[in-house]
Order: sequence, then structure tokens, then C-alpha cells
Amino acid sequence: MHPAPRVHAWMTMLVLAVICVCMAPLHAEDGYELWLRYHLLATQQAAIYRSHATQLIESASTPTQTVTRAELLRGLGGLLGQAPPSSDAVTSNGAIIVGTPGSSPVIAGLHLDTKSLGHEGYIIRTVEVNGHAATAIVAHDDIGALYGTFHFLRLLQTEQSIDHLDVTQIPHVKLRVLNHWDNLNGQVERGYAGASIWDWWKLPDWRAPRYTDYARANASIGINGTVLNNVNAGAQILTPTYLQKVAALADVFRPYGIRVYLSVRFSAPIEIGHLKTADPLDPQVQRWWRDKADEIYKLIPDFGGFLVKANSEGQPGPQDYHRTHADGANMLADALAPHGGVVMWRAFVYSANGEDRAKQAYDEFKPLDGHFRDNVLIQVKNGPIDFQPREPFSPLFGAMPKTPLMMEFEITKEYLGFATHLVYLGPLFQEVLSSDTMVHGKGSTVAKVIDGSLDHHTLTGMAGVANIGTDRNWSGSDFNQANWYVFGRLAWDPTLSSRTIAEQWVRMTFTNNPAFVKPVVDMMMGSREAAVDYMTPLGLHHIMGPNHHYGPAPWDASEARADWRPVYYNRADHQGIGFDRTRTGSDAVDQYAPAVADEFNDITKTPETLLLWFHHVPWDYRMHSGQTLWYELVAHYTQGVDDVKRMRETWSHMNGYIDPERYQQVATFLAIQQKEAQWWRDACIAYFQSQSGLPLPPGFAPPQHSLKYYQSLTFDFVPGYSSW
Ligand code: GCW
Repeated sequence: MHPAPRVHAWMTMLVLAVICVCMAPLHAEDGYELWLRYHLLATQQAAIYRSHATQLIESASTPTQTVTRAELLRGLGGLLGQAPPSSDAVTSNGAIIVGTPGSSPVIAGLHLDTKSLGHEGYIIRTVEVNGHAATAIVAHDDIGALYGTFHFLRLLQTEQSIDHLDVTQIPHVKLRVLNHWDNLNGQVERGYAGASIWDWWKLPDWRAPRYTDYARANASIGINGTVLNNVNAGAQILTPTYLQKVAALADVFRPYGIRVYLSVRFSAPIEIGHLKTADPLDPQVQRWWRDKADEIYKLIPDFGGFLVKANSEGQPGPQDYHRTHADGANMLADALAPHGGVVMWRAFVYSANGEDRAKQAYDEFKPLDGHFRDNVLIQVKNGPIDFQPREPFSPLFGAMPKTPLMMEFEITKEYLGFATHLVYLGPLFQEVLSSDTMVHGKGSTVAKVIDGSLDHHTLTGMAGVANIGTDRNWSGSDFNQANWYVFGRLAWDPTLSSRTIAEQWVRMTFTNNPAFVKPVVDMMMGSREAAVDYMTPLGLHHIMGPNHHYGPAPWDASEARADWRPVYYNRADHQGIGFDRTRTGSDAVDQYAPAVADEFNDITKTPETLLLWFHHVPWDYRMHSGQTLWYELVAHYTQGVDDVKRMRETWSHMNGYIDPERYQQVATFLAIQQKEAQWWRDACIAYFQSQSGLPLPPGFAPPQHSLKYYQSLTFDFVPGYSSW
């Protein structure tokens, strides 16, 4: 048989394949690159920057220096179309000099005060060397130079002038940590971006390139720690097999200044140590933890420490042995102390003891102030209940002056629309951080508790529950990346403006075109208030569907425990709505400093945004607007839906400014958000109307369906939820 026809067909296929490859967009945007896109800048801008990037003077001998150099080459190469050549000496205008006085004689010759920068700080300054203008990115330690490099690249990405730079940055907070609620089976609790990115099965041998990109992204925003596993922890993570895997991840992250931490199960000495007890005062238990710490540090010399959820939602803890949280935390702290590790002990505790849930963490922890070891931080959720769309700040902030308190924010949107709703959390984080505890008079902000300045702590921290998974775009949607981003930036400096951060993120993630940047930043800034309005306006909270937390269920009373039922929180009845936490109610208000307590106790002084958090209010109560509470409630719900409609409208004008892939997904997700906002509004209005018995105020559309319909909806497979 003659082979010619076959060869011919094969050739044709090859040619077709080549044509297909050539015609496909070189770079389909899928969000994987996050805010580190480094795409070629506009011609004029790139030309200006190229004159500031004529030579690169750095050293690449340590692992951190090597990744710093790689990032610079990648960033400059992408943004400017060419990376500058490396050289040893400044011989022309436009050199970029990166490093530490110890690593570079050129930098040593600049005589900058790097000691005061500490371990992680940096300076970016326009300097003159040998009569030539140069940009120096200088730090005391390598990691500072890496942070400075990311900052410098950000200036280019956001098209800022780099002619006369004089930047000094030192992080305000020491431990800037992501908390992954990742289970070892790959499922992520409250995760809406696919499975866990940790491929435990293939570790420690296969170190997926994604781990390096994860480390790059985190380092670019100053995150320096990661807790790899869920706070609802299994004991297996502490077995030798898993510790090898953890060590492999620690190796990947180390050059980027990121330490690993683990969530530990308090009863691990029983489950994997085969002891009879996990009593923290038992010498054998103490020994077990000490040995375990020694074993970990042999594998991971810079291991960060333990995160613990104890005696909370069914987790074991010291109270199982009639010991206190301090006994438990201190026992672990003693095991870690010789190695420099810390314990991050969570204050998220409550039980069905009949006490207002909002009061319980304070009641439990405040008396323990002063009883914790120096290497213990208490990790406190931002609000007294649980990451609701809006809560007042937790009364623990400011109430434990002798103990370092860490902030815990939830980046993943468990209560704010999962993956699809566009809700930028910057304003939420900022609202909490700028809240005034008043404990030492005016200006005693939560930010000052967290950065240690209020009570003179040097061990400080901020944790964010990660929204990262195996989705190509990491976070389940493009806009959710902004929540990871803003968390890192605020952990570095809690006084930054969430608007500025949003703007930088938009420029890096999408485009610098002002016709896009301005409306999109405005849309982001309003998005959290919109969600509060269509979900839980005026201080309502915890009225979502039970367990899975998807959608509205203010009527729900099905949970076994009263404090898990939405009706417990909204208390809507014929007279009114809201939780009375005043002095004549649960008296949660008196957990705040007197000036704040007096404000929250007085219905006329409580901000209306928190009205129903602190007060049970009659439906006909007159609001600041002169309208009744019932009217305002319906108006807020309606406003929330209208805001989402406007967001869609705004986005529809953005078509063409960015790639079609991301444009289209955002547009579709906004449509989902509108549908679900309408559902929230209608279901809540239908239920509250069934309680108030009042007609809908004129001008407002009635719910699209009956209350019965909303109550009949069930959801079997909801992401992020498995029975725990
Ligand atoms: O918000 C609740 C979540 C749980 C979570 C818990 C916690 C990890 O619904 O899924 O468990 O908080 O923070 O411990």
C-alpha cells in the first residue's frame, strides 16, 4: 500500500493544528495571574519606565534573593517588554539597585538607615550613584527587599510616577496570616472556589507550581504566614506522614517569607498518641506535645506554631477536663516556646447555656486576661457573633490589655453571597478597624488594639479565613481576589484606605483606563452596603439558611439549639423586631467601654445601621428619616436590590475595556447576584410582614412569591458545607 495519502492527511492535520494554535488568543484570561499580571504597558508609559530600568544591580545568592530577581525580571520583562541586563556597577542613568547593605557593596555605599526597618521593612528611594540617577530598593533583610520589589512593581503596574521616589514601609502587624479551612480530604469548609489547593496525596514529592504562585501572591501583599488546615481539625495532620508533606510546603514558601502553621486538635494525644487523656495539666500530655513540637521543628525549623479551636461547636478542649482556656493554651505554648513558636487560640466559643451568644466569648476570656504565656495570642472574630454582613466590633477588643489579641476576618464569603456575589470586603474590614473602643478615651481604635500600639504589645497579628481553592481564578470569582488582596494590605497597614487599595487592585487586575477604574471602584465600594441592605439591614443578623448558610431563612426554628435558630436572633413578632441587648435586655452593651455602652444602650444614639442588633424595636418606631421602622426595613431591602441592578448597569458599560472572558463571567455572576438579592428581599419581607401584620408601604413591589414558597425551598448540595 502506498503511504502517500496518509502522510498527506497527517500533514494537513498538522497544518490545521498550527493554524488553530496561532489563531487562538495568545493569552486567554482566566484570572490565574491575579493582580500580578505584568502585561505590557501602554507604549508611552513603558518607554518612560524603560529609561528608569536600564540596568539591574542585585545579588542572587540566597533563595529569597533568587526569587526577588526572578520576580523583577518577570515583572519588568512583562510590563516593559524587556528586562534590564544585570550588572555590578552603576554605569548609566536608570539603574535599579535591589538588596541589603550586607549583600551589595553598592547598597552599603548608600549609607541608608536600614536597621530601623526591622526584618521586613524597606525603602524605595531615588538616589544618585556615580553621578547617575538610580532607584534603590533597600532593606535590612532579604525579605524586605522582596516586599520592596513587589511595591516597586505595583507602582509600574498602576502607572505611578517613579521619578522621585521616597518610600519607607514597615509592617504595622507582625503575623499576617491566612487561615485555610481545608480538610485533608480536599474539601474546604466554607470554601466556594473548588477543592483544597493542597494536594496531600501527591505531597511531599510533587510540589505543584501553583504553590509557588500562591507564595508569590501572598508575599506581594505582605502575608507572612499560612495555617494549612481547618480549625475543625483532625489529628492526622500531626502524624509523621503528614508532617513530611507540611515540610515540603514550608520549603516552597520559605524564600517568600511565609511560615506554615497548623490547626491542632486538642485531643490529638489520645487519637494519635494513644494516651488516655488530653488533660493539659497531665505531665504525660505535656510531654507528648513537647515531643511533637520537637519533631515538627526538626522538619521545619521556622514552623510558625499552632492555631486552636477548642471547646467550640463540638471541638475538644481543656474544659473537657475542667481546665480553662488559659491552661490549654499555655500547655501548647510551653511546648512551642523553646523553638520560638506561637499559639493562636481562638475566642470563638459559645454554648447553649441560655446566655446571649453575643456575650459569651467576652465572658469566657476577659477574666483570663493576664493568665496567658507570652507566646499566646487570642484570635478574635471581628464581631461578637460570627462574620455577619455587619456586626459591631467584638467587645473583647480593648478589654484584654495584658493579652495580644489577633483579628480574625473571614475573606471567604460564607455570609455574603458565596462565590458569585460581588461584595468587596474592604469597607467591612475598615469599618471594624476604625471602630473606636474608647477604652483609653477617644482614638482607642480596634486597629490600635491589633497593631499593639494601644497596650504596648510587640506580638501582634491579623488572620483572614482564606477564599482560595483549585478554581483557575483561585477565589471563585475575579472580584473575590480583591478580598484576599485587601486583607493582606490591611494586615500590613490597618490604616490604609480600602478605596485606595481597591483602586490599585483594579488597575493591576484589569486595566489602568480611568473610564474603567473609576466606575468599577465606585461599584466595589458600594457593594458591601448593598449586600447588607438586601440581606441584613439595620442590624439584623444570622437569618440565613441553617447549616449551609445559603439564602434567607429568617423564619427558621428547626435547629436543635436555640442559639442556632434565625428566630432567636431577629425575634420578630407582632410588636416589633430585634434583639434587646440593652441593660434591660441581655445587657451585652455593658461589655463595651462606658462611653460606647451608653451609646448602644440608648435607642436614640445607637447608629441605625446597628439598631436591631441592640434593640427590640416596635414596627411603628420613628426613624431618623421620619418614616416608621417597618417602612425603613422594606426600603432598605428594596435599596439593596436596586443597588445590584445599578451594579449590573455599571458593568454593562465596561464591555470592551477588558478581555471578554472575565467580562462575561462577572456579568453572569452579577445576574445571579441580582436574582439572589431579590430572593433575600422578597423572602425577608414576606416573613417579617407575616409577623408585623402591616401592609406594604405604598410604592414598594410585593414579594414575587408567597412566604410558603420561600419556606419550601431546600438545598441538598451546597458548596462549602459538610456536616461538621
Ligand atoms: O462561621 C462558623 C462556620 C463554621 C466554622 C466556625 C468557626 C470552621 O459556619 O463552618 O467552622 O464558624 O469559625 O469555627
